[in-house]
Amino acid sequence: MTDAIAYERIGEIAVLKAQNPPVNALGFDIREGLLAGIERAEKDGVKAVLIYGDGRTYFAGADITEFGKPPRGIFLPDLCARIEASPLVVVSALHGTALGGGLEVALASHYRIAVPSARVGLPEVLIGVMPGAGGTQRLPRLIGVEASVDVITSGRQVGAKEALALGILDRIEEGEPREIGLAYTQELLDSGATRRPVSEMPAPEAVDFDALYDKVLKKGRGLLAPAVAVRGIQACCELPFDAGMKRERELFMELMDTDQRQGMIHAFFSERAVSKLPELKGIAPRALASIGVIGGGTMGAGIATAALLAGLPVVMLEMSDEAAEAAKGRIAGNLQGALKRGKISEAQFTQLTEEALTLATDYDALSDVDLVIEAVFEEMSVKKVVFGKLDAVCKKGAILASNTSYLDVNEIAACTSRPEDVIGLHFFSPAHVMKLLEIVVADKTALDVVATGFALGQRLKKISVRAGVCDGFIGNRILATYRKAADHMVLDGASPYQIDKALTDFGFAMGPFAVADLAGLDIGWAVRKRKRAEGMDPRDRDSEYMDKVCEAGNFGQKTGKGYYVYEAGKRGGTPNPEVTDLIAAERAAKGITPRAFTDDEIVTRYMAAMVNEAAKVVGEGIARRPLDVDMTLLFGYGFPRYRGGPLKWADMEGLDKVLATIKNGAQEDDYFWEPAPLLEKLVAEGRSFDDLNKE
Ligand code: 3H9
Repeated sequence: MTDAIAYERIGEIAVLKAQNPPVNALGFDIREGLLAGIERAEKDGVKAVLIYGDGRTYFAGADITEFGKPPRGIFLPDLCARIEASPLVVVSALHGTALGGGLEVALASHYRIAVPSARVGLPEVLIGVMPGAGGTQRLPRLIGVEASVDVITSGRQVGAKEALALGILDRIEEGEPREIGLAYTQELLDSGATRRPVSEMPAPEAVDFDALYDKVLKKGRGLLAPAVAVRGIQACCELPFDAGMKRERELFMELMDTDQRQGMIHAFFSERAVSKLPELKGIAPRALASIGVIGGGTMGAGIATAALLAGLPVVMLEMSDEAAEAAKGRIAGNLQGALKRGKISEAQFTQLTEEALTLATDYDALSDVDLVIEAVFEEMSVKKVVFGKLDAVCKKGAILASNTSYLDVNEIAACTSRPEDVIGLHFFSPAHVMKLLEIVVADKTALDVVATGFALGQRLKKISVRAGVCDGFIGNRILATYRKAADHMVLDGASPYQIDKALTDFGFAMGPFAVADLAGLDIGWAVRKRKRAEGMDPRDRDSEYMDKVCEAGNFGQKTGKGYYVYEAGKRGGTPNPEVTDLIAAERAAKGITPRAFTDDEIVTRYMAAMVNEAAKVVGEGIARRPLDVDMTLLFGYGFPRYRGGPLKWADMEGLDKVLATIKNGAQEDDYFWEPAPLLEKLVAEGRSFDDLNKE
């Protein structure tokens, strides 16, 4: 036996306690321990076996860190078969999260009891695979096709109450898993209950699985795993149990071989690693009991909403009573959404809007808050006035944060007497919905201020990424570059609509031009005007055609017209023919003969531009690790999760291939396509971005 499973005999029951913190993942030691435990129990003269987990949970799944490594010890599906085949009555007592392989062990047990707070699920599709230890063969036998398709293709966690109603659980009981498990097992033995293998239960009737497969594939927007899992459920209905298991294994292995599996698992571990910074180890964050928000526009109201929902009282500062009331209206509107979705009650809504939120028009109201986030107009002179006032009124030790999306946080910090307390907290709109938070660390920002930024991010349930100071930080700087690559392709002959389509086919939630319409074309217009006023490098290719659209008052979705024309009540837009004409006119004026682009070429160029800038961002230390860039793009810019992020994608694509695209582009335009030194170095050394993540 391994230490991972403790064996104990209590009367007629052998108790197997899993102890593999933090989540009792079913790694080699646990699998071998369970096997040995079952074998020992069978020789021990007991009548039943109870399996439960020590610590915070029953088994949370197969050990994902073993994926892709040479297999060791008994396979999980074989272990499940062995548990189910035991002549003893096998009971599992669940608490915490019985997920994936964990639920599969429970399904291989003959009876299942759980505490009320337990959650179960088969989330394998969320890491690019599917249940591979009988989940697709046993679950439908217990709960039918429709419910299995829902649980397996969504990967969602099912609460104990629902799991009981569905038939996944046999009983729910308050208490410790060990105690309720022992009592239930004894009760089963006393009542003469016998083994009850799910594999021997009849399979449900088959449905139209081809139609179901197509439906799930479409819903997955490029993610294969849920659709492939449907084929597993199909096998359950159409094949005998053993043949169904074989089919499940084949399908599981097919998915294990995909880039999507690698991308999803990279995302899983990176989203956990991204906010772990070695320099913050042992650094206590400052206390955070209340915050101030300056500016109650869409962004400020979103930040205030997120804070209120996380239980932080907010002082909202606006310029006038009317503006403050308007801000309150926006916050209440956001909270109405949470109310409708059942996230808060009517009483909480009233408490948040009437008690936790304070409106103010005087900076003195901020004198006692622990942290202030300004979300005022994006203009350095305005920010400097705000920070000067904050410096005068805020208490000692209060953190002064800017939500700027590209301005120099060092310059902002320098206009205060306490630059060590100044930090950038860059939220993404709508701030109560979007998961990304860029924590922008200026030269003098104190470490405990950085730690507080991450603590706030955690409290607001954000994915927090550390960024250094530069124009646009991590995300907007990279966006500016790949967006420019798209603009260049438009000038050279591709249409915005072909580009958007090629990129959504690649997996992006939206193409760059549809995104621009959503964000508001006035933003890009202001940036173009600013860059021109600052003096653009003559080698930089400017495009002016959208200026004319903006001059006519068309700013995208909010005005009904931009790259696309939007009709009220209809989702999405149709191409705006005026834009096509303006592009043609600009090409003619610039003497450009348009050429055709294939969708492949569009994706290749767009991705190469993204990867190149991302490599510069990492090389310059603006992002600490490649995974920081990946998480920024995934959580703030609609990058497809199943591709892991741009730098994970680049690793899988081959860095030499990406570099070749960049060098190829440089032959036409060496100003834009200047290779990132880090990318060249990695190619020369035969290393990957992921190697840097592991350093
Ligand atoms: C599967 O089962 C396939 C089978 O069908 C077939 C096989 C043949 N493995 O998330 P947390 C780590 S596929 C290894 O911060 P929480 C995690 O990285 C699997 N490690 O805690 C973190 O490490 P660190 C199906 C794992 O309370 C630490 O544990 N199962 C695994 O917020 C704490 O995790 C899943 O997909 C794992 N399976 O959430 C479940 N799980 O501290 C995946 C976690 O070093 N896991 N770790 O950063 C989860 O959804 C959440 O972790 C869970 C806990 C809800 C369990």
